[in-house]
Amino acid sequence: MTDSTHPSQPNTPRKPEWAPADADDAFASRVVQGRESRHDGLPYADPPPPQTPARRRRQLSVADYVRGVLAGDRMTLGRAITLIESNAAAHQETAQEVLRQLLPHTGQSIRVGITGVPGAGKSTFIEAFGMHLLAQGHKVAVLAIDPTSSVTRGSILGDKTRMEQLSREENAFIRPSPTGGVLGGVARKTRETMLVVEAAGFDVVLLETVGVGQSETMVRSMVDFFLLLQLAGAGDELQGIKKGIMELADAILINKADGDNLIKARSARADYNMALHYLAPATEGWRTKAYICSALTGMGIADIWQVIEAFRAQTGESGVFARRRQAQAVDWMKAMIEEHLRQRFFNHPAIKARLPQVEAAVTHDQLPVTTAVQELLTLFEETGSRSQESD
Ligand SMILES: Nc1nc2c(ncn2[C@@H]2O[C@H](COP(=O)(O)OP(=O)(O)O)[C@@H](O)[C@H]2O)c(=O)[nH]1
Ligand SMILES: [Mg+2]
Repeated sequence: MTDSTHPSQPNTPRKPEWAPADADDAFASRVVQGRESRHDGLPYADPPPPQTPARRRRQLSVADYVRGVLAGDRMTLGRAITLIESNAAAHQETAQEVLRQLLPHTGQSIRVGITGVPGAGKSTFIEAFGMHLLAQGHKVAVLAIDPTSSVTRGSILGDKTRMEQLSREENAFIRPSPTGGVLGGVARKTRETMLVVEAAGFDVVLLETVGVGQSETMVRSMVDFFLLLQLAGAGDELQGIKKGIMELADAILINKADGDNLIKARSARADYNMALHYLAPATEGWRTKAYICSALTGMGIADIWQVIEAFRAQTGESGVFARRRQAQAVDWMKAMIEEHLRQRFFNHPAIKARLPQVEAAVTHDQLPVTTAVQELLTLFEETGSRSQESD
């Protein structure tokens, strides 16, 4: 918005009147943009106005990242997560150093995984639950994990609008799932993001996952408490599929217990509690139970937080809480080693060259699988497993 203090010609609004007539565009636009962003001495609006790419992309040092995250600065937090999500080797190196320095400040949150079939009400629940937690003085980070594909990025953006209230809150932070790459990559990025938001002072991390595929086991391996959102009367087939997931849950929450659905929800709760008697507990010493809630009316929302707090107190006292986290860290390390070895193996030029023939031989019963594996591993080791190629 040009104004009377900077009169300009209609077609070149960015050129100040005192600019030389032959000044090129670069000169004119540079000068005027700087003036426009501070015109009349007004303070910057919040959020700050767009800056030139050169300024916005100013590189942050490791110290900048660490200081900004620890101060809870949202912009730096967002950039730190972007750094973690980058696959560029140089970024990963910086990210690892940032993480190393943040590590002593992590781990103070309760990590809650939330799963349930699409439509179960996860996003609506997180909105209501998150607002409840904020009212209690907590700082809430919501991370999504969706290793299925980049297609769902759209749906998570949709989720963000469903969490409209929460996303506007100063003490809430919502981050969609990292996209692309292998399962292990998504897991690494999400775990590391979790650490960074903890360092930024978020004391409740809600990790939402789409209720399909391997994502639930993955989330279970990252969280302290695993919450399964269910629907009453969703059909027996569905419940059968979900049995494996039930065994991972620390609580089963039957959502949409409102209106005509309330009666059904109550009886579903009884059914689940019955079924849970026959399942091994997901967490040593903790009895998984079924509860009802309505993300729409807020009924049962406060109660589920009490359940989670009781869980933390009990498992904290018994040592199960700390032991699980330690085991998770070690499992994570081993999983990453496997992932790296796997990538290095399959990206190795000699393996890439030989694999198709070996595959063909195995396909046509010309080579036993064990022999094929031995041959490839020998080739991998002999041609130098620590060769130059990237992973
Ligand atoms: N009646 C009722 N509807 C709900 C409740 N929670 C969610 N819904 C609705 O169910 C639909 C799916 O919710 P959503 O949060 O997007 O589910 P998600 O796919 O699991 O994230 C939306 O239309 C919500 O408005 C609830 O507690 N009661
Ligand atoms: Mg959702």
